[in-house]
Amino acid sequence: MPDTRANTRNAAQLLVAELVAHGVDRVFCVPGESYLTVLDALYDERRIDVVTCRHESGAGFMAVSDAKLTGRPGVAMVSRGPGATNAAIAVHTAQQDATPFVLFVGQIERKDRGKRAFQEVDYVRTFGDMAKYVVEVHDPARLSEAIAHAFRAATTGAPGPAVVVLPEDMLLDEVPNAAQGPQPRLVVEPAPQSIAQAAALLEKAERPVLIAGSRLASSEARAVLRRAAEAWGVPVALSFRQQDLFDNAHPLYAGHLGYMLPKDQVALYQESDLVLAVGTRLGDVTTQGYVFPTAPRPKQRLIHVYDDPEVLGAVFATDLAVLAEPVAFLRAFGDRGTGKSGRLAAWAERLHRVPAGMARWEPKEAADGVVFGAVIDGLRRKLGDDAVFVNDAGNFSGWLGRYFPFKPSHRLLGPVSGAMGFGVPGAVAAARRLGRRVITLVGDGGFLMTGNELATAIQYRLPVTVIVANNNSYGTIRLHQEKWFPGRTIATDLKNPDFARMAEAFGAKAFRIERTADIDAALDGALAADGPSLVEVRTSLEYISAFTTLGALAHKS
Ligand SMILES: Cc1ncc(C[n+]2csc(CCOP(=O)(O)OP(=O)(O)O)c2C)c(N)n1
Repeated sequence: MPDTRANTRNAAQLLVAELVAHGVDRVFCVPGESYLTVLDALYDERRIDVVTCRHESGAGFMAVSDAKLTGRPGVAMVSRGPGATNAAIAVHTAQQDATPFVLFVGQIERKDRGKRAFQEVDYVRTFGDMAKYVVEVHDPARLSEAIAHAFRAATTGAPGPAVVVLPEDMLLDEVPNAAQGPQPRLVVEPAPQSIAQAAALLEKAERPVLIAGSRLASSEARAVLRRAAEAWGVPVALSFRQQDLFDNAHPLYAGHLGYMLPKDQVALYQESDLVLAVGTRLGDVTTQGYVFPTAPRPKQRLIHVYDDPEVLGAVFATDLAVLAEPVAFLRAFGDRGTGKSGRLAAWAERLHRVPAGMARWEPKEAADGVVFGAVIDGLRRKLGDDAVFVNDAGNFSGWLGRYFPFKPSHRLLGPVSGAMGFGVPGAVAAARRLGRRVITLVGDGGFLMTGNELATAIQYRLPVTVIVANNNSYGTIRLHQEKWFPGRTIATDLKNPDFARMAEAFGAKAFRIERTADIDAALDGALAADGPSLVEVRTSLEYISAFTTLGALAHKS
C-alpha cells in the first residue's frame, strides 16, 4: 500500500495535531466506538496524557478541575448519546464557574443524521443553552477552524464550555497535513482613562468594598489583588467559592460571599457606598440574591471590571463599566494607590469583625457522631500553607469555609454550580496535575455519585485523600425540609455502605473517625499514605451544618 501519510492524514490525526498546537497536554475520557479513530491517533502522540475515567461526569469534572488549576481549557472526550449526556453536568458547571472547557463528542455517521439513529443527539440544540459554542463538523476541511473557534470561545470574555461534535465517518476522511493552531488570544488592556475614573470614585468613597472573583485565581493575580487592596486600604470580599484568593486573617478581609451569611453582615455590605467588582460576573450567590449590589439599580456606586461586554451592565446599572482583563486592571489600579490605608481602617475593621469571629473554632461534642468542624480543625493543625482542597457540594463544605483559615498560597477548587459529584474527580485531576497530595471533602451523598473515580486515582497512583462526611443523609436538603416542612422528612435519609471497606476494595488506604479522639491518628495515616486514602467520618446529623443544628431548627418551627 502506498504511504500517503507524508502529505495527508485522516481527520482524527489532524484533530490530535490541533490539540498539541493548542497546548493541550492532557485529555480525560471514557472511550467510545464513535471516536475510535481519535483514540487511535492519540496512541502515537506521547505529548498528550490520556486519563481514562469511569464515568463521563467524572471525565468532565476532571477537565474542569484541571482548567481551574492551569487557567487553560480542560479537555474531555466522550462518546455520542449516552456518553455526551453523562458529561452534560460538566458543561453546565463550566458555564456557571466561568471555566474554560472543550468537550469533544463522537457522533453517528453523517448519512444517518436526522433519522433518530442509534445514539443520535442534536448537540447544537442540547448544549445550546449551556455552551458558548457548539459545532458539528461535517466537512473535515473545516475541522481546524472549528477547533480553533472552540478554544477561542472557551477562553475569550467570560470563560466557559465549547463542544465539538465529530461524526464517526468524518474522522476517517483524508485531510491536508498541516495543523492551523490557535487564533491569537485577545487581551483587553484597561484604558488609562478607566483607571483614572475608578481611582476618582474610590478616592471619594467612604465605605467601599472590592469584590474579587474567580478571574483572579492565578498566583500572580492573588499577589496583584493583595497589593491593590493594601495600596488603597480597601476591604476585600471574595465571590462565591473563591475563599482562597485573599488571606482570611488579613485586616482587609471582609468575608466570603457564600451561603448562610449572617443578616447583620449582609446589612453591613449594603451600607457600602461603592462596590468595585473585579473579575466576577456578580452572580446570584455572590450578590446574596441580587441585593449586594441590588439589581437592577444598586444603592451604592458600582464599578464593574470584566473583559466581556455581555457581562457588563447586563444585570446591574453600572456607574463605571470597565471592559478590561481583570488582572491587568487591578495591577494598573494598584499602581495608583497611595499606600495611606488609614482612611478606611475603621470601615474595614467593621467588615472584618464578623467573619473573623465566626472563624474561631470552639470544640463541640454531639451524641450522634463527630461534629465535622473538629475534623476541619484537625486539618488546620496538620496541613501546611500550600494545601490543596477540592470541595464537593453539600453542607459539609460550609465547615471548611467557616473554620479553615485560607491563605492565597492554598488552593480551594469547588463547583460554583453547586454540582454534587465534583469532589473526587476534581481531586484526581488536581493530583495528576500537581503531582502532590490533594484533599477532597465530600458528603455521603456526593461520594456515591462519582466516588467511583477512586478507581482512577488507584490506576494512576495519585495521592488523593478523600474525606467523606457521612451523616446518612442528603443533609443540605434535610435542612431545607426542617425549615420549610418541619417533621416531614422524605427522600433524604440514606442507608450507606461501609465507606472504609469500600475504599479498601478499590485499593485505597482507609480510616474511620467515629469519635473526636480518632481524628488525629486517622488524618495522620491518611495524609501519609502512599497513594489514595479515604477517611470516613461518622458525622453528627444533629450538627447538620456549620451554622445551625436540627434542635435549633425544631425550636424555630
Ligand atoms: C448533582 C446534584 N444533584 C442534586 C443536588 C441537590 N443537592 C444539593 S446538596 C444535596 C445533598 C448533599 O448531601 P451530602 O453529599 O450527603 O452532603 P451533606 O449536605 O449531607 O453534607 C443535594 C441532593 C445537587 N446540588 N447536585
